[in-house]
Amino acid sequence: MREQIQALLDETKAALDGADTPQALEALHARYLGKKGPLSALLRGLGQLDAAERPEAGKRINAARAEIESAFAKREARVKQAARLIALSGETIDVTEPREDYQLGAYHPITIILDELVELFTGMGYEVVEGPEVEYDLYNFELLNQPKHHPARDAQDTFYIEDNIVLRSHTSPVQARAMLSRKPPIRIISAGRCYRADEADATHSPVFHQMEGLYIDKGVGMSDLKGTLETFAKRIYGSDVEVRFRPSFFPFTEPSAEVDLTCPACGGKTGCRVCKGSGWVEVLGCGMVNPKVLELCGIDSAVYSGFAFGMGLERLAMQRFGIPDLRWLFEGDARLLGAGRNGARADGIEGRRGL
Ligand code: 2NL
Repeated sequence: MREQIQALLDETKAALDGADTPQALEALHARYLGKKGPLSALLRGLGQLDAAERPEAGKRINAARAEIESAFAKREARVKQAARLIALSGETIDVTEPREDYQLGAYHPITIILDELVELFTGMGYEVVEGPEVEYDLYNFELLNQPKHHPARDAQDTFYIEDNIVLRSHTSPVQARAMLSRKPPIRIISAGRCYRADEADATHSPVFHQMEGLYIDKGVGMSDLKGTLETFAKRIYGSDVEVRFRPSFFPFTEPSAEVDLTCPACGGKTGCRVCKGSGWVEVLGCGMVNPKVLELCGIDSAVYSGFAFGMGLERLAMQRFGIPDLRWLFEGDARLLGAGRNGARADGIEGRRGL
């Protein structure tokens, strides 16, 4: 009897080790623990034993049944766990897998232009300076030779916060502050948001971006200004671009000039929408710093001279990327960002890319 039970235990455990699905387990359960199974047969056989041996043999059979049941329970837990893992692995999502139609990010056209300008001018020894967007009248106008009652101060052109506080209408006040706080040589650029009380249309916005440069030292002349701006033009627009200086007027420079470049879209040969058929586009204003401005900002105009220039970044971005309406730059339409990708142009005219 003892050997019989041991053999049954060994056989059942070996069979259980081979069962790896719930169905196989169920079949084994019926076979070994069912009414027609070997344990039931053993119990039925008790009657043929001597009465003295029966209790001991009964205990053995029940112990064997308990052992087999616990072996089933253990195996069942393992089989269930394995089935669960298989089911889960089929449902696994790899959250790190990139989507197929992934859209790459892109810099805003204004950022692209600004980064290029900062790179270029810092490479020429200019330092980037910053200043407040809410500015005193003193720095925005007075020190830049635009005294009280100057037409540019009109409330129709400038956002007034208080009588003597405005939203800066250009980046020049940053440079005025630098002239007051530094000693020449001064070689700085300032860039950022500016504000004017303009109705938004294809070429105007109440908020826009400027970049200005200022160079003050002994003996700075118009030739330095021309050389600097020609370098700027050829580095940004390509070495075959031509530069044209036209006389102009700004209250803070004397003499003053406006700078045109051969059209970055058509190369100036044919004339196109970007240059309105003329072959030239206007890119910036500049001049020799008005001696009055130098004096107002605490710099001796008998010893020092300087040049300054200023450009509107929206206009540069529109010319470069073929953006036909300035408002596109502020509307947050993601398609606009495509203009900056790969130097593509929004208007489909093949662009000329410098650098
Ligand atoms: C334009 C023209 C210009 C300046 C900006 C400047 C600044 C100081 C002194 C003298 Cl502190 N000048 N800035 C000079 C000439 C032109 O900007 O068309 N900007 C969009």
